[in-house]
Amino acid sequence: MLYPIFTETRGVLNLGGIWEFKLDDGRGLKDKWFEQKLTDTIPMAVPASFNDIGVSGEIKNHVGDVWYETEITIPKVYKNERLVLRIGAATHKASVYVDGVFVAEHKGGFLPFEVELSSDSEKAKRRITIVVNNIIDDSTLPVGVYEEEEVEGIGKVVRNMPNFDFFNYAGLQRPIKLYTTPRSYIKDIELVPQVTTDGGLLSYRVSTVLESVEEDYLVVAQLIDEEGKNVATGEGLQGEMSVSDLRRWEPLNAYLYTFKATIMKGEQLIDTYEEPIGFRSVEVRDGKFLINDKPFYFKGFGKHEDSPIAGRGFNEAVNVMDLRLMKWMGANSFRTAHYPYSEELMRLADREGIVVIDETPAVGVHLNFSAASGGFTKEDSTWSRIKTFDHHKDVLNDMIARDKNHACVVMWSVANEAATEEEGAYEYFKPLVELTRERDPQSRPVMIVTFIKSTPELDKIADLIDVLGFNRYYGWYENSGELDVAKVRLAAELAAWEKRCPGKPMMMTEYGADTIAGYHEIVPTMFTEEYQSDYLKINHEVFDQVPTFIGEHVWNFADFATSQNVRRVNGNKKGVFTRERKPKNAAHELRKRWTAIDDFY
Ligand code: GCB
Repeated sequence: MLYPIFTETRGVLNLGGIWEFKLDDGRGLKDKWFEQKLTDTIPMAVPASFNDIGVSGEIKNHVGDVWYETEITIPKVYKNERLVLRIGAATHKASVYVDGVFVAEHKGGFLPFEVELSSDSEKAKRRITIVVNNIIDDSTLPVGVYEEEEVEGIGKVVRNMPNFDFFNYAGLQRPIKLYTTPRSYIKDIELVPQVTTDGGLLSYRVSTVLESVEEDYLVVAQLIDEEGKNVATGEGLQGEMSVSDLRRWEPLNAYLYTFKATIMKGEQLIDTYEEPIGFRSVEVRDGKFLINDKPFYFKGFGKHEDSPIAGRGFNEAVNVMDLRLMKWMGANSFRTAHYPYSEELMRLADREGIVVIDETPAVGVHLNFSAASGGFTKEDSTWSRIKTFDHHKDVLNDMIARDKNHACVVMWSVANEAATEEEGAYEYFKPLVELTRERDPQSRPVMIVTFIKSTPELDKIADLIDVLGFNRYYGWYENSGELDVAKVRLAAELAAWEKRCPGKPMMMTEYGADTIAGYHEIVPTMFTEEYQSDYLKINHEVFDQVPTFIGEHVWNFADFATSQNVRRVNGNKKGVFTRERKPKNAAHELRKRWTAIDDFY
């Protein structure tokens, strides 16, 4: 799926701005609200999560449908073009209507979808209505629990509890665009760059949709360097281009070529599209994670798309600052915990040379454990009850379709903290890991991130994956306040993993301690800045002893919003930065460590 850009043959209109917004009282679809202009609306920013900016508990905690509406005018110049409405993300389900007519629906809150609009109508104005539903249950990703209860004196109380530890922000959270292509157009581009001993080789495949017979058209491919020089040319829908004097894409030293595909009909330009592409190799070999044939050490974070006011809403300023802060610290990578992030951020990471582990929204896929409450709640087996499998396949397909060409993406994470210790996990994940490998043209490594109960003795999925990803909180949830004991326990677990999976690279995908900025104690005590720094230190002392250890991602980059529960004091405070991006002491400590560790070892 191609990201909408301007080219000589394509236009893009950003539909961001103020939309009409309304909570559904349960009658919206029944009463066909889409047929008329919405009434009794409030203004709503798009893109943004609606929850915090509504300034009411009713809006913040609404469960069910919300309605968005805007009116657009299609410029005359686009009259003969193919018009596509593209929704960057609608969390978690959406139905789209144009002038009251249903045109599309989509499940999954963190990946784009699009629908072609008819452009033949004389009507320049169109009314776009999008109904967004935020319910999470055992068939959605992420997973949640939906509950209704009759409470005396109140009536029906509806609860929609996340089975994960971040606020269930929702709405139209990413850019919405209207873009045009010619009637014959480039539909997709698949790029496989290879780094060779004397240069680079780019395999490409262009898919097109053509109005008349194929012989009339010629597809021309060009590879252009950062100075705008054409360095290789090809013809046809697929082919290979070799590049001499190759500039590689390196972590923190990105170099991006532009792959330009053009459809010509004789002398006539039909369509053209430009895709950035970085040349780098990725491979897991001999217990190491190799980028460009050199052993890479991941230094960075599990993140969230989260900021004050906009919630999970796309925030370009925050994205720029976050990557700058990561560079300031000597970090080189992050994991898109716990859902695919915006395409704009992925493009920025390509450009900044930040390495990304791309994760699906499969979080909370565990019916006996809730990351929100920390409790083991039920006794049923997850894998005989959960209904996420088909949707899990869909999000993997769509995530890879969207992100396959990104140089920054070096590994796929199929899930976070699923019930990988339960019987049935292997059978659930085997086809998903196979699908990931089959769909990725660049054959990147695959991981499934596990939690504390997925011990070397119980874990069922380690043999399926290339890299072991551990979320472990020794010294926080385990051995709270006992950093000396925590250190011994962590070392023992890692040693047991080395025994179970000899030679398999492992990394810490999460480790962290809740820390209230400004809390201090002479004797490091939980929740103080001193404790967070010491907690990280003992973890690092253990990591540094393990030869197959390939990286450390601290949980979390910044404090973030969660649902209310007894374990969270106004959100998760494991950030190395506050939610406003002010450094805690740990940021300075990590900076010292990471600037002293090379990206390659
Ligand atoms: C985890 C989860 C993450 C939580 C974190 C915590 O293991 O993957 O989503 O926020 O623990 O802080 O408890």
